[in-house]
Order: sequence, then structure tokens, then C-alpha cells
Amino acid sequence: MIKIFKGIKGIYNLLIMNEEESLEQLKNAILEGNPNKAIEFVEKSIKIGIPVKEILNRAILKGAEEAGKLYEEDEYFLPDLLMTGDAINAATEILKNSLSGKSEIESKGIILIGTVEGDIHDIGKSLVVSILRGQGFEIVDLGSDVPPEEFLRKAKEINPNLIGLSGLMTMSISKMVETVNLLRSENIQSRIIVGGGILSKESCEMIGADDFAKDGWEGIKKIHNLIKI
Ligand code: B12
Repeated sequence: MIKIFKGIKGIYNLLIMNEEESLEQLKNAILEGNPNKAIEFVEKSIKIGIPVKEILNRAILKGAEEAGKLYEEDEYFLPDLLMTGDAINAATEILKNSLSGKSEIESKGIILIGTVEGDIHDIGKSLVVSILRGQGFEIVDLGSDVPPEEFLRKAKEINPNLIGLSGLMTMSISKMVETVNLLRSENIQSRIIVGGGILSKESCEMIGADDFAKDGWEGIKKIHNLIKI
């Protein structure tokens, strides 16, 4: 009996070790900016049954955060950041397939989304788009570096239930202010959510958005709530 128990415990430990090891290797691949290795360890992590959300939060976002810190500390330079971006992109492309399983349900609402003008970061926004599509929302993605006037033009055309503005840089906050001001001054009634690691309750209030999200999963919940109202 004790032997069986020890055996089960051994297998359990091995699985946990495998899980930790695989996520650590994936994080390192992101930091090294190695897309092939990143793909290898995303696939391995999926194979051993690690949930997509864990893969994203415990390896990919951690790697992105560490790369950002190294950049701030002048240990990494723009080419390093570019390589890290490529590795994040490669890793998230695979996750998107798992996240956007075709939804048979009818549309839950129309969402217009884009990264604000002056900001080309679009990996996180594209990930949020994949999740939302998988959950049955109709998405119009304007891409990155989107001028306020373009958000306005498209909002008038499609009358979305919600508009999502993405931005990863501090200077993107003022563009969000400008975009929201323009939309509201032209009487666009859609709910507005802003997303990105730089945001806070205070900046959200300053921007005049209905809500904000520093994290995609939290953002998805908030979008559901905003669209219900
Ligand atoms: C990869 C990367 C790049 C890539 C971007 C590739 C691409 N196509 O996106 C490249 C190399 C091109 C790049 C360029 C630059 N970058 Co850069 N970059 C990063 C890095 C390392 C990772 C970003 C990333 O992809 N994260 C992974 C994704 C999955 O997470 P995410 O984007 O945060 O998205 C999540 C949430 O924010 C949220 N979310 C995002 N959008 C939305 C929208 C909605 C509606 C919702 C609900 C949620 C939501 O959900 C997502 C999932 O959880 C960050 C560091 C960091 N900590 O973020 C720096 C970082 C953002 N970059 C930075 C800088 C300074 C730059 C440059 C100015 C560098 C330079 N000297 O040129 C340029 C910017 C050029 C420009 N005009 O935009 C700074 C910004 C600092 C600041 N506070 O202003 C950071 C924070 C690095 C740092 N610590 O200094 N970068």
C-alpha cells in the first residue's frame, strides 16, 4: 500500500517538475528571443496539459515583463526587445488557435478595437481579440498606430457595443484621452474600455473610459459586464 502511494506521489512530482520545467524553458526562450524554442515549449506545455491561461501568465507574460525590466536597466537594447517580440508572437500564435475555437453561438455584440496612435505594440491586443472571437463577439480590429479619427470613422460606420483601446506606453495615455474625447464629442455612445499594463484606476478616470484592464483575462470579464449593461 505504502509502495503504491509512494509511486503515485512520484508520478505526481514528476508531472509538477515537468510543468515547472516546461514553463521555465518557455520563459527563457522568450527572454532569449528564440521563436523556435518558444514554439517547442508552448507545444510541450500544451501536451502535458498545462492550461492556456497558465502558459500565458506564468511563462509568456513573465518573460515579457523580465525583458522589459532588462530594457529599462540598459541590459537589453531595441534589437533584444525585437527578438523577444518575435518569440512572444510565435508563442501566442499557437495559443490563439486554442483560444479561438469556433463559436456556434450567435453574436454577443460588436467590438471595435485597436492600439492607439503612436503605439505599435499589438501582441496583447491581438490575443484579446482571439479570446473574444472564440467567445462569440464580432470583432473589427483596426490594428496598431490607429489615429483617433479612424476610431471615430469606423465607430460611426459599425455602431459597436464596445470600443477597446490598447496602449503599452506611458505616452499612449494622452492619445487615449484624445481618442475618447473625440468619440464622446461626436456623440458615440459605445462603452469604452482601455487596456495595457500602464493603466490604473486614476489614468482610466482621466481618459474618461468606462473601465480599464491591465490584464487580458480581467479585461474579458469587464467587457462581458460592460456589454450586459
Ligand atoms: C515586445 C515589445 C516590443 C515589440 C512590440 C512588437 C509588437 N508587434 O507588439 C517592439 C520591439 C516592436 C517594441 C518597440 C518599442 N517598445 Co516595447 N515592449 C515590448 C515588451 C517587451 C513586451 C510587450 C508584449 O508583447 N507583451 C506580451 C503581451 C501578451 O502582453 P500585453 O501587450 O501587456 O497585453 C496584455 C494586457 O496588457 C492586456 N491588453 C492589451 N491591450 C488590451 C486591450 C484591451 C481592450 C484589453 C481589455 C486588454 C488589453 O491583455 C493582454 C493579455 O494579458 C514590453 C514590456 C512589457 N512589460 O510589456 C516593452 C515595452 C512596452 N516597450 C517599451 C518601449 C519604450 C518601446 C519603444 C519606445 C522602444 C524604442 N526605443 O523604440 C518601442 C515603441 C515603438 C512605438 N512607437 O510603439 C516600454 C514602454 C515604457 C513606457 N512605460 O512607456 C516597455 C514597457 C519596456 C520597458 N519596460 O521599458 N516593444
